Amino acid sequence: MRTLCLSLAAASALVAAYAHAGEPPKEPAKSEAKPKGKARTIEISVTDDGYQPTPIKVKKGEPLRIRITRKTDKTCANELVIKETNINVPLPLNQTVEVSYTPDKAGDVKFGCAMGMMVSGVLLVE
Ligand SMILES: [Cu+2]
Repeated sequence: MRTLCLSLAAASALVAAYAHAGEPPKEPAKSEAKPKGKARTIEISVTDDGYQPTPIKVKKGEPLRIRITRKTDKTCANELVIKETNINVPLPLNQTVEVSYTPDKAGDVKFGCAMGMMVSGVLLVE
């Protein structure tokens, strides 16, 4: 019994050590964003007309690399919020921001500004 407990402890220590070693050094936070498979790149602009294009058809389980650029100051859409995720990133003017997102269920996923998505777009997940 004692040996069993010991080996269990050793095993979990090993797992912990391995998990820790598996963490990338503080080097590129970007490489982590690069998905191993091919992510589909979606370009979105924020213009006077809101998020463009919209709606966007995507597939459930398909990794997306959303590249979004705010091109106008005449909008309240100064960030990208994706409903039902914790994605909420600021959109500096004329700067492309990359967001990785994989829709995990079919349906409409609304994205928009932080104020209740008054300005918004839709991902049609199928
Ligand atoms: Cu708004």
